[in-house]
Amino acid sequence: MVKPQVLQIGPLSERFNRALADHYEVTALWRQAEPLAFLREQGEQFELLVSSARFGCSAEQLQCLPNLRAICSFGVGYDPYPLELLRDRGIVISTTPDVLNDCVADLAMGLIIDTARRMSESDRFVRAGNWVDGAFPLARKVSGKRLGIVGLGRIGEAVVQRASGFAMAVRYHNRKPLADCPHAYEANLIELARWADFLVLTCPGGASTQHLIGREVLEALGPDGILINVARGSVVDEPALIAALRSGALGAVGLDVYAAEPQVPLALRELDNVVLLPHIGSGSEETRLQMEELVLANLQAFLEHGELLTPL
Ligand code: NAP
Ligand code: 8YV
Repeated sequence: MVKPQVLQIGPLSERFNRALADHYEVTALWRQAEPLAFLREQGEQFELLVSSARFGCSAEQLQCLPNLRAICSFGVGYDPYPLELLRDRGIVISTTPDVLNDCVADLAMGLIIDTARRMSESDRFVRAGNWVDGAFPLARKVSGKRLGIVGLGRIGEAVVQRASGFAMAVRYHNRKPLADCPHAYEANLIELARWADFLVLTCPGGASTQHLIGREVLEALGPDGILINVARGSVVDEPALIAALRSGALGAVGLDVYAAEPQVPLALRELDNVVLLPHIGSGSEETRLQMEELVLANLQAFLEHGELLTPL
């Protein structure tokens, strides 16, 4: 039987690459010496594309794919896709929602506890042999504090569920209030930051949220406030964040995402009140497997029924 053709933009796990190749004739774009030149010459043969929240697909690449019908993306973020162009061309796109909520929310809670209780910093303190010279300074309590969520969607809701075990009060900011939501809506982001002890970002990246968190929000969060970003680096004005941490205007920050990954500014790496993770929100064996299976299930559903299982 002839296998359907799939264009894959960037590498995923070896396990996924093998599973994909079992069912499809895969063209690995990243292995081409001149990817764009290859697409210009041969792009018209592809109707199906696999990519990820990391690699996306550029408008330039799409121009070389005149017969593209569907994109199955690994991950839930859609910031590296030109959505308007996809809509105009009638190209459908699926992501991998929900299966990663637990892991990303677990990590956000981990960052809250780490930054507030200074766990990574105290680990460095013990490893450096400093304990023999005196006790580690006191940190801040986690339970019973005020949690502000920016982007109360699937992941934000999972963070809130976990926070209830820590007896936290919750308020949130979305572009508009949610119907039937038990938590207080705050239309003004600066007011939310002023109220919150922990401000957790779980909104999408992209142009609409670019630098949503700038100097004013950081100063409103204040010297005892903690920012947690598991959304996208683009949501935070990184130079303003560094300035606020250096001046003491902001208490601490826990980051899983950055403006120019995998580059992390030296200024952040040098500060002690900063916990830095390498974009591992969904990075557990169990969750990554479920994400891979969902990409494959979307491809299959589109081929068999012309519809994606989890369209954007
Ligand atoms: P979701 O269910 O769509 O939730 C996103 C929420 O953000 C929605 O409630 C939306 O509400 C809100 N929102 C959108 N634009 C906003 C704005 N300008 N200001 C404030 N709120 C806004 O998405 P999700 O599945 O929870 O994922 C959220 C994001 O997490 C993803 O897009 C991705 O970037 C990030 N993520 C990161 C990792 C990681 O490894 N760190 C893993 C997975 C996902 P309204 O539309 O009502 O405003
Ligand atoms: C991905 C993510 O692992 O889902 C997302 O949006 O950021 C992560 O879960 C990563 O981007 C892989 O593409």
